[in-house]
Amino acid sequence: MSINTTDKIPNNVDLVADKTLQRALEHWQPRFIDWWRETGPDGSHGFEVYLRTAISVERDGWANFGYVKMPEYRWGIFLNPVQSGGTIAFGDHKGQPVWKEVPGEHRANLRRIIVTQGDTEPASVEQQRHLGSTAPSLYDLRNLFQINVEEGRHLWAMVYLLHRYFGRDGREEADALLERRSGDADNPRILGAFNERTPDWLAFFMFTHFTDRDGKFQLNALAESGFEPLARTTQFMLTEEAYHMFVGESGVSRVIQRTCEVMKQLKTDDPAQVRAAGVIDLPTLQRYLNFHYSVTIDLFGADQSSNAAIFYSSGLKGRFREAKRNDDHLLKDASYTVLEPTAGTQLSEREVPMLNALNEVLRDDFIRDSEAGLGRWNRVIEKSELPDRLALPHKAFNRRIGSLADALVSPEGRVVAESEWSARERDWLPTDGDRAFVASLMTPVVEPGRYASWIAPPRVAVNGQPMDYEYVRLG
Ligand code: BYC
Repeated sequence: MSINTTDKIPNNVDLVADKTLQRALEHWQPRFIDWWRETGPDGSHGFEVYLRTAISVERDGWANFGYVKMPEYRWGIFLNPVQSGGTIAFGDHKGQPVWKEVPGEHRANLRRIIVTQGDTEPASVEQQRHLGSTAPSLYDLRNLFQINVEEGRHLWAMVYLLHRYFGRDGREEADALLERRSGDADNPRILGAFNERTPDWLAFFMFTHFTDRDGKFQLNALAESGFEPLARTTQFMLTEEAYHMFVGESGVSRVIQRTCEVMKQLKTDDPAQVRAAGVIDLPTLQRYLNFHYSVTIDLFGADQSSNAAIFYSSGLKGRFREAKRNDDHLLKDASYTVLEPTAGTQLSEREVPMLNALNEVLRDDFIRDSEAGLGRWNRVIEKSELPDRLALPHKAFNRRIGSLADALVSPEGRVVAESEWSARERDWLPTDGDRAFVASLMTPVVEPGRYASWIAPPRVAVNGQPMDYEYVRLG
């Protein structure tokens, strides 16, 4: 499983042994670089960035740090080692050997899953394109770029699968991944959240906390796949995903900490006074949280989905930690509770076949994980001895996908009339004024070891470096 790092495309899949595939990927490579230069981090191509690069898939050996100009980053193809004797863990093919090649009858669904996953990766890089010019520190700038290059590598991971296993239509899909654009009216990215803007660093931290966490859950579900190459590549992607969520969670924590310091100092919780002191007030943080959380939970798809049932039964996509679950892994007789709007002010519960509710099952796993993250944020406020707390909105709040899409629901979970929604929306979701205020704080800080006044410094530096390390040489 050693990685060939001297090849044009670093890989541990013995690319040289398959000349046709190698040529096809080497043909795609310059198009990827063109895409990176056109839509990747704006104005950054000459920067030298202190990045980690994968050189081995072994647990402790893959992170190699050094200064790199991003267009020269060694994007490549890395799969976790083959598990010998693997069998499919769930669905109608349970107990059969895992597939090393694409099973003909599931080809279209498998391709669709890989394309949807692949589409999110370049989308996020496009969404974050302009953030580099307003980074609150070199530490944060470096983290942004680390995430961007790794999303680029995750795109490579899906493109490898498309090229290697899906022939001509796979190659066409790989090309289309470089053609769609986040937010484009004519050719947008596939999923809703990936067409939203990430206009400022608070949005970036919320995105990497919540939306990358969708990545964690979806990738875990794909890591269970009976199609072994997909399972092995997503297992390796997950090792990178963890850092993205760390950047989000610690980023928001640092914003909260700074806000709390100012609130204590001024002895006020008045948002206007807090803002006047140059930090982000807690109600604005809550509205950003409400937005990113609700947009992200839509990414799990419709609460009742025949696609989800088919993906599971055909062994293509499992549940989060499938193997650790104590049931028959077929789920044909199981049921699950979903929420539905009714005529009154309450949502009602309905038992539905679990197979059809697997998107909801994964969403609920995500929600539990998000509650733990929220607890850590609230501990920052608690430690500051302030009574305020942040909360996750109800899962029916601000939904666009599934049976809750038509309901107007408050963050507490109350169905509200249109008049109440219109009157209260500005308390629940970021307003133009909030976004303009946050934007007004976004001035770049480029001296090593210094941080913008709206965010606390991190607790630890990257890779044991000193706190005032020059993470990015701007040239
Ligand atoms: N926006 O039956 P349903 C990551 C569509 S994040 C727009 O529920 P399904 C990352 C759906 O396509 C992880 N459309 O669909 C994070 C379908 O369309 P058609 C990404 C949506 O297939 C940060 C229709 O509605 N990976 O890695 O069961 C940075 C009916 O819905 C949306 C994956 O998502 C939406 N939000 O569920 C970088 C894993 N939701 O067929 C990266 C692969 C649904 O009627 N994807 N629709 O035209 C899947 O497993 C599934 O496609 C989904 C959707 C769970 C996303």
